[in-house]
Amino acid sequence: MSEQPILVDVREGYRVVTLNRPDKLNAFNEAMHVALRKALEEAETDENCRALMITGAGRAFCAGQDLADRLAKPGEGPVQSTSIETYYNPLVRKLRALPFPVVAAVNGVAAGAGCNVALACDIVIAARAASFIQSFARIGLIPDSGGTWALPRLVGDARARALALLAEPLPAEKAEHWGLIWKCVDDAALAGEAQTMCEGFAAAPTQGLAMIKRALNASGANTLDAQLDLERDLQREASLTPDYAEGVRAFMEKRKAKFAGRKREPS
Ligand code: T3D
Repeated sequence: MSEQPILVDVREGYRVVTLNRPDKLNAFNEAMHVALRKALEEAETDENCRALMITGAGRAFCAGQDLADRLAKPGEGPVQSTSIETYYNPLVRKLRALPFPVVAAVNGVAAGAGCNVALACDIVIAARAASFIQSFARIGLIPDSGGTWALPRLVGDARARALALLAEPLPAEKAEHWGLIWKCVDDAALAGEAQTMCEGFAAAPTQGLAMIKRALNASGANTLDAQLDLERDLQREASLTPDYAEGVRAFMEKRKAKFAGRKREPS
């Protein structure tokens, strides 16, 4: 039986999803897309899941689209792919919309769509050995999976243009320095750092964190006025959660708060 393209490890309060095609540097083929979609949907449905870590098996995080599936035979015309609409765009939308934080633990090279899928996660921690490559320009494509949206917002227009047009690897340390990612850590520390972060999220006020995601997701397209209105509405919603009451009580009583998680009170 062939290896599973996606491995899922269900832990106390969070899940670890591993892209598992190490011989191909975890490049995306159809089977991996389908399995990843299933893994994300299952995590979303499981009310005990309050955070997700995504990482890669072997020496890479993900090398983007498996180009072996795009090889035109001699004499044939261009390969027309519908994978953006079918797989990559829904994947990025799902990562952004999941009602809990998603942590990318980038263990090695993240190239093409692999890079932009990592950047679509809420927090990116990378091993020092990792690098980020907008490889698209090398093969005549454009940065997809939200790359042209995320890059200028994260690192500014000048750096975004150079990353996209030159397609040079950006080492993890520089990626942190530029604000492309949250943090670069020693290779041996990556798994532990990402795990500690997910354990923290698994004990956090998850409904509030989901509302933070909603607010930040909306801010790119909103005016200040619209964003202020959204903050008002979300803050009202957040303040009605049992977690807010518990958070305030715990603060006043100088003890650690015990948050309810994703389970809603029966109405
Ligand atoms: O059509 C559509 O669906 C449109 C959507 C496109 C989305 C995209 O992601 S387009 C961009 C696709 N990705 C790339 O262009 C990156 C290609 N890979 C690389 O440039 C390099 O492999 C890396 C810079 C990522 C790593 O380089 P290195 O020297 O560390 O490793 P390597 O020797 O190049 O790769 C190791 C093996 O993985 C090798 O196979 P082999 O020779 O050992 O049998 C290589 O062919 C394979 N591999 C790496 N990336 C891919 C891949 N095989 C298929 N597709 C890949 N993307």
